[in-house]
Amino acid sequence: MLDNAAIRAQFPILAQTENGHPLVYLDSAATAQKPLRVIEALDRYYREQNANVHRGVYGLSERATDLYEGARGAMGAFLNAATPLEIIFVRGATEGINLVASTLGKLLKPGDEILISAMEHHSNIVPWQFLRDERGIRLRVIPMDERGVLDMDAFRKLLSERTRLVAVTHMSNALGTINPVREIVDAAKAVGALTLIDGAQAVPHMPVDVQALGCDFYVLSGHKMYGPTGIGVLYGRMEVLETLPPYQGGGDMIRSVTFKKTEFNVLPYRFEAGTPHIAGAIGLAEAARWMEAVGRQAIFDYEHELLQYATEQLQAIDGLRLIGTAPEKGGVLSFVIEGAHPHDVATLIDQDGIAVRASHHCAQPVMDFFGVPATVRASLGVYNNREDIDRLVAALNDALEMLR
Ligand code: 7TS
Repeated sequence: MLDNAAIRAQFPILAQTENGHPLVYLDSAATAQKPLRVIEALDRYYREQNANVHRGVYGLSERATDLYEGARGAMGAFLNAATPLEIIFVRGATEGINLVASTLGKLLKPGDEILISAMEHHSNIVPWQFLRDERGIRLRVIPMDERGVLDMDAFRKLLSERTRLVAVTHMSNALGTINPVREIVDAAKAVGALTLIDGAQAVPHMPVDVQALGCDFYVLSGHKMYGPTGIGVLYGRMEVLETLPPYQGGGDMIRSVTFKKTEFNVLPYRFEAGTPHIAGAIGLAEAARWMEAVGRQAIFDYEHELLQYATEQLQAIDGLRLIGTAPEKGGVLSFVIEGAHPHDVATLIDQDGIAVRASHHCAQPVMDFFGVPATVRASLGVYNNREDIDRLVAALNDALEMLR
């Protein structure tokens, strides 16, 4: 079993107070806090290892290059990619999806269809809408039920030989639903469609093996998996990446340039124009190693138990309605309370040192489906514990007394 106290001790920020109370951080779905190991890796890089990569002939630059490429190797192993060359460093899940949309998009024709789901984050909706408007493709949406579970029968009916891509989230940020991505990938493959899995929320909470999933693309954000901001990964299956046109133009993505003609670099450099976020990649790899050391299955099991506890405690609050009650769920508790606006609730409990998010969580179609403008969302990280949940519940009860 996972040692929560030992884990907490590795997160300096958790020792802070907020409005005179020890901080209870319940917004890990927005961004996770960082363990000392990650902070120190960043510090060490800038103090001792900084140089540009892929160009220096001097030792320092060679070492920086080794660290950066080592980070690619670490992320390849973390996701079980067939080769590190399938790991493209990007700014985050958002850029990963946009990279696929703008490159794959050039290969699509009017009438081609892309399937997304009813529970996508805006970053897995808007890039495809651009394609719809620019290229005349059709965007279709897999529906869900009142629990926030995807309708797999409806999904199968939406699939056809026109389907070019199925792009769905592994875990919903607004509902917590964990989708049956393996099943989705298998069905998509059967009609010859490509698959993109948005793993921004899943990767921090569970083991992920892209080869076992069989997906063509998988995206993640470093900052949600205890790593730095501004760095993420687009995994792409080599065979598919090779068919894509370049993304951004610039240094590092080329082999040779004349004013007449440019030859592009090999993978994955072809998709990494310009000086990359070297420190970010190194910090991200450290976060991956840290998660491995804790144990990804252990993280899932621990958070699952905590989610069950939190669900029971929250449901005991008078007038509270949980939004997202799928049987397969990760550590997200989205809720509304009768007679209390989500923003007022979040603002009041901040006075007690509790950090939660109140918003539409960049998933407005989800809010529309459930008929609410916003929810309060408490989201779990591996550093949270029952005491955090008890403090949340006590603060909510105090807030409700003031609001009602
Ligand atoms: N996909 C999902 C499922 C997400 O939850 C998010 C961010 C993104 C993509 C985009 O990630 P980014 O790192 O590129 O911004 N979700 C949230 C959230 O729930 N609260 O703040 C950001």
